[in-house]
Amino acid sequence: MDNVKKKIVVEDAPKLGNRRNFLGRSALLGLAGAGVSLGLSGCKDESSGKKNAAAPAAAAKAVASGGHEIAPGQLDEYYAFTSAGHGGEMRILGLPSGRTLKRIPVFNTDCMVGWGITNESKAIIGTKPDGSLKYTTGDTHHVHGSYKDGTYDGRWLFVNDKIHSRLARIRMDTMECDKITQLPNVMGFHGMFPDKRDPVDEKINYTTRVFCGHEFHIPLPNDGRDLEDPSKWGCLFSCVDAATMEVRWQCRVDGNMDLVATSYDGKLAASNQYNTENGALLADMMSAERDACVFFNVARIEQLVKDGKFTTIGSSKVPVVDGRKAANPDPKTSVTCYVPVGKNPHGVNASPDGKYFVCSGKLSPTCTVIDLSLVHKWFDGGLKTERDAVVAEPEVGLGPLHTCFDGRGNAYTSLFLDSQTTKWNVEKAIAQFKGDKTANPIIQKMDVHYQPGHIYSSMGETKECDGKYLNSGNKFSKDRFLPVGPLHAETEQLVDISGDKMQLIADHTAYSEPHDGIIVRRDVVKTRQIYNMDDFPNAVKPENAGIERKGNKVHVRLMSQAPNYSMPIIKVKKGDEVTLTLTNHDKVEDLTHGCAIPTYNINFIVNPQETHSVTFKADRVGAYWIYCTHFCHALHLEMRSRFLVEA
Ligand code: K7E
Ligand code: CUA
Ligand code: CA
Repeated sequence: MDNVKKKIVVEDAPKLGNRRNFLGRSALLGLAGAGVSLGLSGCKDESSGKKNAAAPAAAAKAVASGGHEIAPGQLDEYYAFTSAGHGGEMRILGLPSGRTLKRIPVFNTDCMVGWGITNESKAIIGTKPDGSLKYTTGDTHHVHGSYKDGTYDGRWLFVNDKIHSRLARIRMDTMECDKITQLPNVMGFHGMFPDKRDPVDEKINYTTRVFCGHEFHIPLPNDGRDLEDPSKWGCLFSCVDAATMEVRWQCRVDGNMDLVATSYDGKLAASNQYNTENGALLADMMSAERDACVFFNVARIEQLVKDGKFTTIGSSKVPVVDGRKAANPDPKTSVTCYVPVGKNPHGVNASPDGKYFVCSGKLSPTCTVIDLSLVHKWFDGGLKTERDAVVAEPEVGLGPLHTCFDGRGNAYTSLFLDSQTTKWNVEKAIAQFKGDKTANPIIQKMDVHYQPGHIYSSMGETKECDGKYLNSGNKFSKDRFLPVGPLHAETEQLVDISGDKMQLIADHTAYSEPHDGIIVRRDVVKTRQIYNMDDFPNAVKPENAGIERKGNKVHVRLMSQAPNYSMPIIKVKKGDEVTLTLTNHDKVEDLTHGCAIPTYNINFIVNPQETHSVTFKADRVGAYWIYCTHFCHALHLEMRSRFLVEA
């Protein structure tokens, strides 16, 4: 916190008469409903029209002379792992260059790699009894990594699917999805965060659980009951085992849940709640002056599960503990603590010093700082009210959504309505809240383009938070890029936060929809560059290669080695159920082969030493060229086999 003793930079802070000051705090509360539509139509209104026109010049001025460009042949300092919204995938960018390094299909299907086409990927995504995919859509919002000793261990990434309430795990050695779990009795699985150490066993100082919020309350179970009575509907906080990916337990709450954060001591998880009202209509969801951030005492919940003090819902076997207020009258035994925060908050983020959770206000122009030691005190029966755990509530600007940190005591909050990032100092905010009238926590406000949602900093969700870069994921990009039709590229804006002032250093395009991500130091990530053939139990080797027929089931075991498939001709009969398994015997790094079968809708790749299989019905007679889709060799075009289907 020492650096903030220097003179606070306020040049960019809002001045009187500024458009951003026009809607004051009280005006905003009254306009809360209008606020959202005001923001969404902001590009049309006069003031932001002016801003857009002025933006290119302002941005050009803001671009620093350098340090962030990555010359050809040079490597980035950081990886950014980002969600992709309703694209359903996960993305890997290099930072600061903004280069797209990989797109990882997760809840979507992808014919480049064959995700959703191969038997192996279908088994991970989940199939219906007829073998077709259960879901082909996804909506990823939040990506977080697994932890050890308070920082990333490079083992796993987790990402949520809001539509179908699924949690996916990505292996960081291959950067591929290896497990997907659906949460029972949850709709709108939004926030998600891994724990950072075990809440009970001190020796376990790494991620063992992943916590999941539940945004849309539903009948429990959702089997046709209570359709007309939303007051009976509910939301469940879920705990998923990080290793097995099974749901360990759920906890029913009052109100809904949005985002999730976990404490560095492993004992607390929390979720911000914008619908404590349990409202079904917008007006109802905004009727309370304050909403809440609900804290979960993980050890107490797990003790209740152990003691058999739980119920189950519908056909789900997952133990459900009651975390509603009525069931938890005494703080000393309560599993939940509902801390009142600003109206309809969005986002809850843990400060890297382990002391605070910050809820961003959304409809309140404030951030609420909650002291975790006071939450513990409340659970011990030593705090009068839940609200007493709040130690600061600075006014940061209009539409605060998410907050990140620099490891030097400063917080950065995205302002959706103001299209800005506010840099503010946490200890100064606490001093101001205590009554110090000279304390001004606001350090700087910087325009971003436009209407930012998530904001995240380099290593910012770890104890190794290094305060170098910050990314602002913006929902609108009008005028920032060449036009490409009605659907715009959105922007990820990279900001240098290493100095006293934030500096915008790059605009990167984002294909809809930019949400949350993490920025990870490159030395954390250790990938394997080729697979191990023995990891695939169905690998095809010279001794089992060939065609095997059992009735009308035909197993084609094929190998690839540039520029050949092991069989020039594959003959089957019309009506056969064909399983084609392909193992890539090339050992050269980056030597990937493809396998496409025209009209049969088959297209997938096998990386070096990797095996994949597909199963399909040979229902059309004729000759079909199986060909390699992935450029592998000078004779790549010649890499073909004849697939003959006899009548
Ligand atoms: Cu703010 Cu789904 Cu994290 Cu997006 S949520 S912005
Ligand atoms: Cu094998 Cu292209
Ligand atoms: Ca509310």
